[in-house]
Amino acid sequence: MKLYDSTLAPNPRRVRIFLAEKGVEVPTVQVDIGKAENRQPDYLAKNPMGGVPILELDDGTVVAETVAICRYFEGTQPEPPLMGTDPQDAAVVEMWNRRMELEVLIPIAGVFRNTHEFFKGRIPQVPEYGDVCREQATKRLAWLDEVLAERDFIAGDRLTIADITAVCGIDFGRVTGIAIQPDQKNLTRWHAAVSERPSYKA
Ligand SMILES: N[C@@H](CCC(=O)N[C@@H](CS)C(=O)NCC(=O)O)C(=O)O
Repeated sequence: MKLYDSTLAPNPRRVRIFLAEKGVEVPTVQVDIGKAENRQPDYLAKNPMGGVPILELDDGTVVAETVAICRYFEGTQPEPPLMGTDPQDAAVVEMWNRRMELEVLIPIAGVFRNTHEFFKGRIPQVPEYGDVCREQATKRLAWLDEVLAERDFIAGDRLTIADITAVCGIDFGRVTGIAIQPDQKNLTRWHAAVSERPSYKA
């Protein structure tokens, strides 16, 4: 089994933190996005979308999409549960994870993709859309601060994949000047709690 990883990118980091929480070690292959290694024919043969991470299983099966990779390891290593403990809890965790992906991580990545030098000439950039993404991400962080007034973690009283998605998205915002504001006390407390865990350094 091999995990195709890229150290600085947020989606592979989600998988690394997930694995660290589970205590699972997987051999990795570094993919240099800067050199567009993920856009070369041999990589595209594994994942036509070109994104990292991907997980290649021993029988050659390739699992792309961060949540699908996490789902695989939730099955092979159920403890600690990070995707819910029963049907109701799993549905709630999935709801929050999708919100963190669609409302926080993707808008923050949208700012980077549409406004940052890194992607200039690599992908079509629409800076105005980057501004829309920035506004959305900023509003969503304010909303998340309110959500976290109610509980310790995003989907309840313990860490789940939703927290992992959120922290990877929010930390990636630093590259484009999106950050938790000093008056967002609940978000600040939550971020401190997540970043104190050994998995945060994965
Ligand atoms: N939907 C995919 C997104 C994967 C993705 O876009 N990964 C980014 C890194 S975080 C990437 O490969 N960027 C480089 C590129 O698109 O060329 C997932 O959830 O894994």
